[in-house]
Amino acid sequence: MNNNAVFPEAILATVAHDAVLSSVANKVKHEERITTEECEYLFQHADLNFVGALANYINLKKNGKKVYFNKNFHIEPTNVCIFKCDFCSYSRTYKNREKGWELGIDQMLDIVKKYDDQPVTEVHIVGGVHPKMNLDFFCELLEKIHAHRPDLHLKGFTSVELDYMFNKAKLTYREGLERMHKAGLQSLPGGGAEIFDRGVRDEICKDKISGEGWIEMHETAHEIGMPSNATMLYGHIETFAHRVDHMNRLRESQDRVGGFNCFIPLKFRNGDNDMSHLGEVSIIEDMKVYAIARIFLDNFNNIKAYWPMLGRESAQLTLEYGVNDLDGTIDDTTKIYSMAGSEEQNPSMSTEQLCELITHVGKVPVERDSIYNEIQVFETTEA
Ligand code: V47
Ligand code: SF4
Repeated sequence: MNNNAVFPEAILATVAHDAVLSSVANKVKHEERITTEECEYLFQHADLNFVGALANYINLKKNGKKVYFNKNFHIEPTNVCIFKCDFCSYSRTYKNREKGWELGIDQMLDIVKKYDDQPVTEVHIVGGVHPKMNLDFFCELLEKIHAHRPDLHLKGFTSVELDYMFNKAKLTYREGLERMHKAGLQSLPGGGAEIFDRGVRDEICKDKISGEGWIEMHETAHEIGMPSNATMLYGHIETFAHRVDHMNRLRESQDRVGGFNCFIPLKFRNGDNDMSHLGEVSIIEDMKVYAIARIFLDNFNNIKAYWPMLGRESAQLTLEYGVNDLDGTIDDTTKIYSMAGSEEQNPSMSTEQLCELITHVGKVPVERDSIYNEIQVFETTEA
């Protein structure tokens, strides 16, 4: 907690005519929680300067000028998937699997071995739901990676992948997660959450795990000592009320069980998918989402921007709107967003580039591990 953060008093005068915005500003000033109705009102009526000033204040108070990043790479075992989410540019159906990729255990171990002499701390494993890649296959993969490099944090599998694997193995979520934990899995990424509302899921990803199932999977992981992340796919057919409902389910879960490391808004990108007819939201809307998430999710310490999806300049801008965490060096190992039309076609940043991006806006880069222990604070050079 940074007690030097100064509340932007001038903001109160700018909203004196509006009872709801005044209430929100006063609640932030006094560290009180805003309601779901107030949150929806922010999406509808607040301007970016207002939510930005509040989000910046909250973030400064919680995290000072520190911006976290980690040194990571991805393994995407396959893009063959039995599901057909309309927003996905990445997957290939099982019938068309010759147009996709399927990696074997040794091929994935070879990817890990490429980093043998590099100081990466995390591998993020995520992909499509392939009917032949089952729980035994992934446990063997986890065991082999762990045996090869025990210091590497293994973060992997969306609850969509896990739900399919565990159902097939006739295991409960708890039994399945305990097996994977034993095999070396240490945390879950935040994917597959999309928008929790049933009606939206029926429209854009109807067959996969429900919103309630997603929360149950993550709460079970938290209960057995595996933390996780949470995402929200925004900027498609969802309403403001759906975003608020989504974030509220996360806020309630965090109160109930705890265990979420960070919240990651994911901007819908419309390249080459079944929702390409939809436009993409503006950068102003992007920044509002980050800022409102920071204000609403008072029990999340970290709001993360995923730069391969946003582009690095927009990701840099989020640092003024409540974000304190940037994912990661990545080393061009993910295809999800390049295939969806992101300007980052080969996402990779060196530590120097990430640090420069952060110091350029007057913040302090801090390398973290996967559970947010600080590894190294980098000296700042003032912008
Ligand atoms: O669940 C897929 C999203 C997610 C598109 O936890 C799309 O550290 C936008 O969750 N436009 C998977 N988004 C990736 C993910 C993730 C990424 C980075 C870090 C972490 C973490 C998690 O990607 C999917 C879906 O919500 N997605 N297609 C698209 N066209
Ligand atoms: Fe499959 Fe995930 Fe793409 Fe949906 S988003 S089609 S579950 S890879």
